[in-house]
Amino acid sequence: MRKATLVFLINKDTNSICLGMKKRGFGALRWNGFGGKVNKGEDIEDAAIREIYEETTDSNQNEGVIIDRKDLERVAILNFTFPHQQDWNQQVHVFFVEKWNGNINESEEMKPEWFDIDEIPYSDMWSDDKYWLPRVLKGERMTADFSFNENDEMISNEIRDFPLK
Ligand code: 6OG
Repeated sequence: MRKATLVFLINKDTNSICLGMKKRGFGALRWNGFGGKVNKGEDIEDAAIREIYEETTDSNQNEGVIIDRKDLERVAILNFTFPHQQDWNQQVHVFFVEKWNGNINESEEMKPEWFDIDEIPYSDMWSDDKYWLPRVLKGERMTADFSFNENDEMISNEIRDFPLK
């Protein structure tokens, strides 16, 4: 399955999480973490670092979020399948990051905003998120499978064990 990344910036001091409103493309008009497809020959961590940098660098080239590899904490692997549109299938590697440099700028792709962890806007996110994100935020680590119908509604979900493979 095609691999993709998803990074959530977390501020433990303020109990908050940074989400981006996706302005275009796959998953547009939903809040999500930052990320995208892993390129051919690129490793997953490098892709995670590149994607969040691109998505938080603005059109005036003000530098976005810069993450050191050691600060990426892998928290979940999510397999998403779309039986009606199989080219959308993807395995998403999710990371939490508590330390970074640079700025969380609004970019052409994402409009960032901080949310209290107890007030995450699940109704304006992918419908899988409410199943796994609260658990992962509480410290659980998991592999999970979700599938969706043509209206992007979740039709099945299975949460499996850590360790991640
Ligand atoms: P581009 O195709 O725009 O990257 N992604 C999902 N995130 C959540 N929370 N739920 C889903 O359920 C998702 N499917 C994909 C992975 C797409 C971005 O969206 C994430 C990538 O970060 C179906 O390059």
